[in-house]
Order: sequence, then structure tokens, then C-alpha cells
Amino acid sequence: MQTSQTSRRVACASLLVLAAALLAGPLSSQPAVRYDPKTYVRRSVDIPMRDGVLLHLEIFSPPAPAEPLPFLFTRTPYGVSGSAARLGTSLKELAEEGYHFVFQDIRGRYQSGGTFMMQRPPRLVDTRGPAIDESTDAYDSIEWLLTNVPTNNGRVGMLGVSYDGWTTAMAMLDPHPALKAVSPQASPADMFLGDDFHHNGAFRLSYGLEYAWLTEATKENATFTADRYDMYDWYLALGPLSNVQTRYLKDKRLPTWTDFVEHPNYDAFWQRQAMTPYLRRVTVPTLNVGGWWDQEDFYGPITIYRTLEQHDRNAQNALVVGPWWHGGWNGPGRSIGAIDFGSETGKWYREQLQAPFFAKYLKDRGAFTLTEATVFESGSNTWRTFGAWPPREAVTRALYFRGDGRLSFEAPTASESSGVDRYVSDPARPVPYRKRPIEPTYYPKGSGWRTWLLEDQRFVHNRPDVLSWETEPLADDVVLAGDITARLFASTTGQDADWIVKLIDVYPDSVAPNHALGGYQLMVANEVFRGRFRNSFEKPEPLVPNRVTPFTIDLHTQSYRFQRGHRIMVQVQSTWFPLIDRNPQTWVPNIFKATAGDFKAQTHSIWRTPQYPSRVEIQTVAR
Ligand code: PG9
Repeated sequence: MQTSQTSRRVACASLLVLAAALLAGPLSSQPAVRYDPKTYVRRSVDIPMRDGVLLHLEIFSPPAPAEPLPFLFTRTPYGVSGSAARLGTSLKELAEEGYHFVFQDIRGRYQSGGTFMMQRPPRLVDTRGPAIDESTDAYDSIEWLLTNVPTNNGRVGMLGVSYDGWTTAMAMLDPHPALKAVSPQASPADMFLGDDFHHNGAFRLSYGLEYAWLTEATKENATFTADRYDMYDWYLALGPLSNVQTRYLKDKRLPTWTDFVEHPNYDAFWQRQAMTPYLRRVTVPTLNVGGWWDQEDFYGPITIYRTLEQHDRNAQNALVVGPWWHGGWNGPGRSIGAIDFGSETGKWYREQLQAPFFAKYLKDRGAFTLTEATVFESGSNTWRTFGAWPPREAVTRALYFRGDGRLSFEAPTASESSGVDRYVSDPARPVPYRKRPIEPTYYPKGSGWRTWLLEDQRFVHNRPDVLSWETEPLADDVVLAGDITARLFASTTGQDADWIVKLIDVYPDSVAPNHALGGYQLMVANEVFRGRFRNSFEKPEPLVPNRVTPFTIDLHTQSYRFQRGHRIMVQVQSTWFPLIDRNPQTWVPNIFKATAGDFKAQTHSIWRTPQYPSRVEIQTVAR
């Protein structure tokens, strides 16, 4: 509580700060006062939303701010109890600058009232009261903050990672007028096409089930447990997806699991939850943040950036992507697993981009200008900036699959008119997506989940059901900067198949000074495509057995320098277990309801002829 003496001191200090700010011009580069994160004072409060539901807030403010401060607001389903510690770690740069930090439990989670709904679609009418969604909850909370928290400057910024990034994006759709800047970080955009729960219609089994359990088994995060350590074995023993309810969940209902089962295609349920239809204008300056090796939501931040970009008349929409796992920018960001990126990229981002971004838009402070695209180029391990992403100057080059496992910038010649490579994909012996044993996604601590995208792919190289094509050692650097697209011509003896394509940097046999990296196969881009969706995600169709069929697979985007002496490799396989559920490879209308007998081994063929030139296209820049 403030005494009248401290109020007078604050008022005097505020006048001095104002005078200093006027003398220094509108954008002075140094904060006038530094705040100590350890001294922030906490206040807990439950505040009413427009439908009367109470949401829980924790507010942290400097004890006697020297000036009216803006708010930084995060809305989360994961509980606000750890928020205080963040002021001294991931939010340290901002806390030193001085903000009112506000953390809120969203509806139905932890200490908030109401009902949790996984990614509540915007403005779904609640028949029992006025329409609410995450956007209105953000709006109502901001309204309350402005009138109930003293010494605020009337401006609010929002930020958060993943679900908290998504609630940030929801708040910007129809923003409160005081919302002046947002940073949605690793926000999902579409759970059927590219984020946590499915990729191109292929179900992310281990993530989907374990996350539904985490958030829906109880009101607070629940630990997913299994009676085996290696989840590869556990999921295989569980059998078809129809056994999840009967053998694991039993009488327990997880609404999200039921939704997976009832919505196997891209129907209205997934479409109304997807973000892009709602992104019709850039409402406030927006710093989109993503990680090149984000194991959960990479499609989301890139898609949100690109969709907003089409409406960005005032250059207020920007992109930052670094060498990070999901949320890795909140840590040091120096390395992932065996791969060292040469500097503390997370710290750099927080100091050089995040803190100046909010200082500019919430405090009119600093000389920061919003750069369109700031991307970390791994390989050379340098930050680069571009006026557009992908860069306007990028050119597309194709890496063709050739005979004898070769990969080449030259297309197949007439003498290769029968070129094909085949493998048997057996759902009973799926390829593990990461090295076994595979721990559950989040627990125990130290699970390989965060780092798996950077694992050495030699653990599956030369398996009979994993095909590889590889270039000669590169004579010059190849600088990937932009999009990557696989164009496969494939056939199968079955009626459905998954195609997993991985673009890989193969290190030279000997690497100095870190000899252990010799021959390392580092995945630079990857994706899965479920064949039944090749013509439509809404209306799947069986594949015609043995008919060569084109598949276009978006491997997303990267900034990566394949260095001279390295090789480029592409691997293709049809299982990635238990990350992706097994495709029965026979026709069933709903794989969630398939029986054990529906799963059959099939022979898949990847064609590499002048007529069917399977390839991976990459966008490159000269240097
Ligand atoms: N990737 C998580 C998530 C976000 C949104 C919906 C479902 C899951 C997360 O880390 O929050």
C-alpha cells in the first residue's frame, strides 16, 4: 500500500522523469531508472469477466515506480505460481526496465473460475451468458488493470510462449485500445495442418495424448504416467488408437482426446479453431518469434507472420527466428544437444530485440526500429536481417534424387527412365522418431523431447525402411534462406501411406576441434504428409495402389549455411513413431477407429526419372 508521502515522492520523481524525457527527445536510448527485479511487490486478485466468471491474476510492480509504468501481460493455462522467479530470469531485462507484470490463469485452469476449453475458438457463443472468448477475457482484464493498478501509463503489452503466445495472438484480434504491442511467441496457428496435434493430417500421437492428459485430466497440470520407461514400446503395445480409451483412459473422458477421435479430417471443428481466417489486419505492432528447431509449434509463428504480412500497411509486423527449441529464447540459447551455436542467442534476443521492442511501443523510449526479419543463420552462426521473409533475392534450386543414393542439383537424365527406390514399411516395426528409450514428452525432467530435432540421424540411416540420397562434399557454401518444398513422386502397394521427408546437413568425417561431430547428420528441415489428404484435407481419399502420384510437402523455412566440405542429404521414410501414429496403409475412413487387422506392411516406391523427378527445392541466397 502507498503512503501519501511516497505518493508525493513518486509524483515528484515522475515530473523529473518527464522533464528528462522531454529534454532527451521522444526516444531517449537509456532507461531513466533501473529497477531491481528482486524488489518487485506481488499482489493476487480475482477479477470478474463480463459474464461474471472470476479469473485469477498475479501482479508484480516495483514498490515505488519513479514514473507511470506500462503493463506486460501474460495469460496462461499452466499456472501462475512460478511467475515471480521469471522476473529474475527470462523477464530480467524487462523487469530492470520497469513494468507492471501481470500473469493470469485462463478460464478453468488453476485458480480461475469457468471452464477450460482447449483453444477456445474466437467468439463461440456461450448460451448461458454473453459471448466470451480469450480475446474478451484479455480485454476485460486490461480494462480492470487500467483502473485498479496505480501508477500505470495506460499502455499494455502482451507476450507469451506457445499457449501463452496463442492467448497473446487472440488478444490482438480485437484489441483493447490500451493494447499497444504484442509478441506472440511460438503460437500455434492450426492444429490440423502444422502445429502440436497434427501435421498435414498425420496425428501427433505421443504429444496429442500426453498433452490432453496434462491439461485435461485435472484442473492443474497432471503428470502422464506409463508402466514402461520406453514410450516406443508402450505405444506399440497399446495397439491401434481405439485402445487408448478402452485400455488407458478407461472411464476417464478427456474432451480433447474425444475431439481427436471424432474429427479425423479438417472439418469445421478444426477450421474454426485455426488462426488464419481471423488475421485480417495488423492491429498493433507485432513481434512474431519462432525457433528453427521448435518441436511443437513452428508452423504457427511463421504462418501468423506471413498471414499478417499480407495486411501490414504500416510495417508493424516483424519476424524473429533463432536456433531454438520451443521457447528456447527464454534461456541462454547457446546450444541444443550436441550442436553449439557459438553465442548466447537467447540473451541476445531478449536484450537487443524484445526489451527494446516493448520499450519503444510502451514507453516511447530507445532508438529501436522494427526490422522486418531477423533470422539466425545456423552453420555460420550469425544473425542476419532481411527486408522480407523469404528474402526477395532468394532463388529456388532443386536437389534431385538420383541413382546409387546420390542427390544432385542436376535433374535425372534419359538413361534413368526407370529410376526408382523401394522399401517395405511395416506398421509392426515402425521407425523411432528419436533414439530409444523414448521418455514421456515432459516427464521426467531431462526427457529428450526438447532436443530430438537435432539428434544425429545416423541412428536410422541405412535402416531398410529409411531411404537416403546424398550430395558429394560441397565445393562452396550453399546458403539456404527461405522455403523448402519436397516434391515426391511415389507409389505404394497399399491405399494410404505417410511420407516423411528430412533435409539433413552431413558434417565432414573429421571435424575440428569437436571430433565427436565427425559425420553428424543434422536435420535442417523435416515434415510428414499423410497421403490420404493429397487432394483435400476435408475429404480424404484412398491412394490408388501402384499408381505413381505426386505429393508436395512443405518442409517450411530455414536460414542455414551448408558449409563447403559438408554434404546435403535427404531421407525419406514412412513411420516416425510414436510421435506420429501408424498409418494402417489400407483404407479405413477413420484411423482412430481402425482395428489391429487393418494395419499392413506395404512396399513404397520413390521415383526419380525425367518424368517423375522427385526432389527437394530450396530457396538460396548468394552469400
Ligand atoms: N505447445 C503447447 C500447446 C499450445 C497450444 C495448444 C496446445 C499445446 C504449449 O507449449 O503450450
